[in-house]
Amino acid sequence: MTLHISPETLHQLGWNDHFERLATDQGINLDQVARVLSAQRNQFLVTNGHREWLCTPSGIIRHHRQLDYPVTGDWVLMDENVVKRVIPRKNTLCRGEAGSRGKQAGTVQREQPLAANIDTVFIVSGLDRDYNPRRIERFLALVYNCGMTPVIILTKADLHESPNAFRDEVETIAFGVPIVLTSTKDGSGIDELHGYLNIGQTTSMLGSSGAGKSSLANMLYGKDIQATATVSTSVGKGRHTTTSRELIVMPQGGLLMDNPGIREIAFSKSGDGLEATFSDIQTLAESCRFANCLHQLEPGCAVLHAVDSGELMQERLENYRKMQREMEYAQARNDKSADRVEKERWKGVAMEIKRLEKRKKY
Ligand SMILES: Nc1nc2c(ncn2[C@@H]2O[C@H](COP(=O)(O)OP(=O)(O)O)[C@@H](O)[C@H]2O)c(=O)[nH]1
Ligand SMILES: [Mg+2]
Ligand SMILES: [Zn+2]
Repeated sequence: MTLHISPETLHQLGWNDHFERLATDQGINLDQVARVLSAQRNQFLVTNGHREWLCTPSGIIRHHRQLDYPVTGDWVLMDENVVKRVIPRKNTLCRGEAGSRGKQAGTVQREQPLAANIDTVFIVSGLDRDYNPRRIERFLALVYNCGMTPVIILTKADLHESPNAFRDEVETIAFGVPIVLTSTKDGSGIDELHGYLNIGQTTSMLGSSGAGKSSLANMLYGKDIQATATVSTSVGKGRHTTTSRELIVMPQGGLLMDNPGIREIAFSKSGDGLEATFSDIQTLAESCRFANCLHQLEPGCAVLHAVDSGELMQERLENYRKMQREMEYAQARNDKSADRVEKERWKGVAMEIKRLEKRKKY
């Protein structure tokens, strides 16, 4: 007897109207749909709401580099234990591979997808040595660039007598972003997070190793399901223990993705991440004398003026500039390799024409 999968069952795994329409348009049979819970190189754990099973990628996915390779959070089309293809993603959490080149000579690996189809991203930052407003700005830019909604979580609030000072500071660099102070020692702030885990919602956590992500996942789940590290008090950092991205179906009904700590965040493209993260600088820039002001040495620069008057932090402006340069570089690299693909295509066409012309002569 074949088991039929209903949209309701998939809805509990994050399937929504967007995918329902896609399925109708593409004639997708829901009985073949599953969601990737964790992804290793050649093996994936998937679920369809009735069962979880291990599977492998099809040869086509493995050999055609232009096809999406499954990542955690992907919706996939299954044929028994084989992933046939990845259903087009709603969004992708991806970072650039800083300056690295693909294994095949000449192919530039522009971006590395980490996870897909995410609604909310918890930017998790510990209130110990992990705390770094510039890094929070960087995570924000990344999350906005990927078209997701950020929530900032400041963990280990129990380490301070007045942790609210940190919230106040973060508020000045992350306008309108919800900020939640939590502690897994006394459970504070946890209730505020349950709301993000409503049925059908997918939330991913980003943060350094040792920030407290897995501890948070355990607390929210109500049970120790993720391994956590013991902090070495001298360093104030946890050891790296979460090794694979894992999507957890939470008792609240939503899905929560734990991640290994991310050491380096490189941008894979420019997007609206900077505008969204640095809306204060954008607003100031509107008052610069020159419309194309670079806020460096120009007279009448409202941004530099704001730094002088103490309204805008120098470090914040520098961080903005740094990320702007990085994104421009990544974008140029993208455009360059797109340009090369195009050139190669034309080279092929030109050679074909030459060949035909030669034939005509004889
Ligand atoms: N004091 C305190 N320590 C915490 C809290 N949350 C996590 N930790 C500790 O921080 C270390 C790293 O936590 P873990 O959840 O493994 O971090 P992850 O690498 O982000 O998954 C562990 O030793 C935890 O016990 C907290 O709210 N308060
Ligand atoms: Mg962890
Ligand atoms: Zn300016």
